[in-house]
Amino acid sequence: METVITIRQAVMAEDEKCAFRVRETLKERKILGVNIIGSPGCGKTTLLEQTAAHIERESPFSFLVIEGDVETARDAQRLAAANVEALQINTKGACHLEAHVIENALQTLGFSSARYRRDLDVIFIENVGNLVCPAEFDLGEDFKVAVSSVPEGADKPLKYPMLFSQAAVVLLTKVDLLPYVKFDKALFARDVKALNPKAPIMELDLTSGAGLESWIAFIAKRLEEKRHVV
Ligand SMILES: Nc1nc2c(ncn2[C@@H]2O[C@H](COP(=O)(O)OP(=O)(O)O)[C@@H](O)[C@H]2O)c(=O)[nH]1
Ligand SMILES: [Mg+2]
Ligand SMILES: [Zn+2]
Repeated sequence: METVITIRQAVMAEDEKCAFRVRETLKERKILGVNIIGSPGCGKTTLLEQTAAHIERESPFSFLVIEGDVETARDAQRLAAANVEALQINTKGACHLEAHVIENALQTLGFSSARYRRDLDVIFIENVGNLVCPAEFDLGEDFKVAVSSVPEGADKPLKYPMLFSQAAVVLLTKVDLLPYVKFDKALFARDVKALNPKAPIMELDLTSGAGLESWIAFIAKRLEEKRHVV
């Protein structure tokens, strides 16, 4: 047992170093790193497709996506079809992403090279669909985003408090389904507020794109803040 704990601590410590290096790389290049976490099917990929569609006109920022899934390149293919650059990671069983995976992804994308010159503002990381352990791992991101959808039910924040208490913003997706699904919006808001008084809750209908302006403005604001940190 003791050996297991020692090894686990060593692995975690190694991963913290990776997270530190990822954070440093993103800081040097003034790129915002956003770790998107939510259950399978809550709308993470749709959010990114819709974000691309909505910023096409005004282009407040450019972005690429690091896609985490257990298997398949389906999400990266969907994003490519939406003209979004996406690097697919397959964890082959692991139920969350870890910082060393992101560090390798940045290397694959060429970010670690001193010669790398390119205009890029934001890297969105779509984490493996899971409300539990993705919240435990620092990937070197600037902040985490919790995505929860109406059909999942309003009780999720208190059941998965680690994610909801850490997130910089909570996205409630599929609000177009509110007329058909029992969902106590007041309870959801109250529980999120109790866990995380500062995190705004943004309601999104990703079928029509309603509500996306707030999300896009939030990202643009955080990017602006990061650029002004010396
Ligand atoms: N009605 C409705 N469906 C949505 C919304 N967002 C996503 N979906 C659907 O939910 C399913 C899963 O979405 P996806 O983006 O693949 O979820 P992910 O697994 O979190 O990446 C797809 O069929 C989407 O079209 C929404 O706001 N409203
Ligand atoms: Mg997805
Ligand atoms: Zn996991």
